[in-house]
Amino acid sequence: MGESLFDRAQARIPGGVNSPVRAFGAVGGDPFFVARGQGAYLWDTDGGRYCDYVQSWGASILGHAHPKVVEAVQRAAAAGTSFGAPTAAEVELAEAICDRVPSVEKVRLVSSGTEAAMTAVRLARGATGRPKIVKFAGCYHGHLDALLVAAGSGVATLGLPGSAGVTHGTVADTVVVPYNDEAAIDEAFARFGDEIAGVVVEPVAANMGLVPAADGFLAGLRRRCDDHGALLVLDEVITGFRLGPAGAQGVFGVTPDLSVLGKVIGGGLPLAAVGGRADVMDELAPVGAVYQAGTLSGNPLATAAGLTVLELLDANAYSTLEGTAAALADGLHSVLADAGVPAQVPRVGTLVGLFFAEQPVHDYDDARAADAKAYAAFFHGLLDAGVYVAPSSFEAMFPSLAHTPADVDATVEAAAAAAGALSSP
Ligand code: KE4
Repeated sequence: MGESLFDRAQARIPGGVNSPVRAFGAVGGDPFFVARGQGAYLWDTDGGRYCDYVQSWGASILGHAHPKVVEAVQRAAAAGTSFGAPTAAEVELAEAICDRVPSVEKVRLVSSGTEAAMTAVRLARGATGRPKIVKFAGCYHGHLDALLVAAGSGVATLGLPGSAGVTHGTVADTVVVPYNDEAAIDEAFARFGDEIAGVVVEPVAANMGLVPAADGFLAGLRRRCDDHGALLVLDEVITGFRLGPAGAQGVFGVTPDLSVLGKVIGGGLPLAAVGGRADVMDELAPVGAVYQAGTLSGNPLATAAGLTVLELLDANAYSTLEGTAAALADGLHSVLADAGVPAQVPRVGTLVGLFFAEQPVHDYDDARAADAKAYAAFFHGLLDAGVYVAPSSFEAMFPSLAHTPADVDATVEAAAAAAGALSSP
């Protein structure tokens, strides 16, 4: 038997992957390599088929290789893949985003969620002239240094480097507080109030598993930011255009000063965005003094894909997707309960979560206390049955518009068997 793809990958790519979660480190085993995707399914290089609930971490909301997206990208490619000069498609996508998200008066397109979050942090600091950024333990905003930060001891602490290579200096102005903890956010503002440039938060946390914001939590952040002259930045890279046309802010009725967007708006191609109040966005170069740039920003292929996806996401699409997510969550909940397996299956609209825990999960400490071993066993039970969910318990499940009721039924059946294996000694 020749060298496996994974062997070859590991010889030339750190960990054999171009993004750590793909290496199956959290669940064990070797990752499969995708040969192709179509709709709800992936096929691996050995011909194995999987019903896919990762869906490029939520980017392919229509399912893989949607014919209209493929056609739009092919058409755009035939006209040239990148110019380093403005194109009409960038204007059309900017208009489409602003039309759907009322708080976004202006938007800057970039190539990744990290880049969008990095821009939002710099912009908040540049627009307010203040240094501090507040983030929440367990929320992920990409691998920008300022937000790769671990919580210190205590509840509202200056961050500690959350990765090798991140210096104390780059996180010295990052304040970390527990998610859903109003007392902690009060303490942060009491300690650092007029130094705080912005509060960055996932309005529905989906990088510590799926953890909804508690009732009133987001409105409380809005109020505190107003009281102290700080900007509220909602990281809607996952929730944007997923929970509805105006994302989580449309569902929860909270108006941020800036939004970080991504995934869905790129239709699976490298595109993300930072948008919000025109007066804040106009602090960005070339109008304002906050520098930001990108060779491939607003790339013609990505804008073609993103526009096609947004145009297909009508009211009917969201109600269909919500129905699929509800059937999946209800099915998983019932088979795990029937098997006597302690589990939580939170759902926020079209997003589904899964924790092996006795009690609901409210923050990162709860999420880390959940049974990761049980998750890993369940993951492999599903994978062996041809169902692919996130290879980490700190993610969410992303049903797509390509998942049919039959797909969900088959998934729930596979989950019943996997749950049974968990509960039998
Ligand atoms: P990217 O730089 O990976 O495009 O986006 C960073 C990012 C920002 N904000 C939120 C809320 C995010 O969820 C992400 C990235 N999401 C992860 C999945 N949870 C990407 C998967 C990966 O790292 O491979």
